[in-house]
Amino acid sequence: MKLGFGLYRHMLNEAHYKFAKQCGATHLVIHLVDYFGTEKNTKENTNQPVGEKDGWGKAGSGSEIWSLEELSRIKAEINSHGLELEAIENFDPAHWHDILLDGPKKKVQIENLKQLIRNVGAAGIPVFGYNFSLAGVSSRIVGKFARGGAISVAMEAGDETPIPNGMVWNMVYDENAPEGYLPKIRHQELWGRLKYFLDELVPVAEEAGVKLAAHPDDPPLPYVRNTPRLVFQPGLYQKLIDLKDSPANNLEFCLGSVAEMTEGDVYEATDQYSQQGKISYVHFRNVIGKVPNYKEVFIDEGDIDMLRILRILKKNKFDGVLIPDHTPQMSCDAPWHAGMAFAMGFMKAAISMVKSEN
Ligand SMILES: [Mn+2]
Repeated sequence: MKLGFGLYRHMLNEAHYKFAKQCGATHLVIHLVDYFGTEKNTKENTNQPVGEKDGWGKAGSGSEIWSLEELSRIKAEINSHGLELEAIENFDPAHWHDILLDGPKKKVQIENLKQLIRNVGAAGIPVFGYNFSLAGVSSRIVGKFARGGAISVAMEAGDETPIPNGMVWNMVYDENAPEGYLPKIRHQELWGRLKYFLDELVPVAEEAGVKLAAHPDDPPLPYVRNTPRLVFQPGLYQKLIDLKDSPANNLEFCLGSVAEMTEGDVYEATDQYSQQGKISYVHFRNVIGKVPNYKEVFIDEGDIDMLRILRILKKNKFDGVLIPDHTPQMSCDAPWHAGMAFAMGFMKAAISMVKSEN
């Protein structure tokens, strides 16, 4: 088990690499999607993006995938700070909107994703995390939901607003799309789209030495914004794994999202998927409650016994990275940094304690 840290695109700089290292991280998971146009807007409070009318901003360029040159440069920079680059998290909606939506550019886009995964492999980055979802992260509210009135996110009801044409995964990929909304489809249709994606991409990932790692739905509800979701119960992760038998078909195991699910339990799910060696990396965070009523809280405050999770992972010889994902913000001059440092300190102590147990 390795302690990692997650950074968004606008945080890929010396100050944040140093911060991660100082928190005890050995590995990084990075986002390259420019949510909210944050490359120009470096406010730290964008670390917990909340969907608004225009979503999380404009998707990137459809024709330009992340190049080997760019990926290698970022990796070298990270390595020069004494850190390993474990994973990239999320595709840019501009690169795969028609794969998600079964649109006319699907075939061009799947070829682009294949090249992207080859680039990722050639750069020596072992994991690519993704979330096969039309609505993406949704239905969040922000408030004083964590201990001591710390600002955090929660959910009270599923967002029912339909998704406008030209938008997917909370981002606008076509500003000139015709008026109207995404048509309602059934779960079976969406599973079919996922199967196409896995059938095409997994063999390429395998060859490139990259593991594709699926995040569950956040929030895990059967429908959000009039669109079906795929992994909204723990057992549906197995369905995703069984859809394509390959060591490259893996999971980005989000403890928060799994704990928010109404069926099963987070310990059994952790055991089931780590036993199969299917977990590439873990979003190590805690929550109180389940959909449609939960709140994200401090790592030691929620429903999940985090030490019990670590013991299960140890029993099953999990050798991957754990990152804090998101965390409540603390009342001080650096709310995001303080929240993250608190989570990292807890994780570092907990991991070394569990490792030392017989
Ligand atoms: Mn997560």
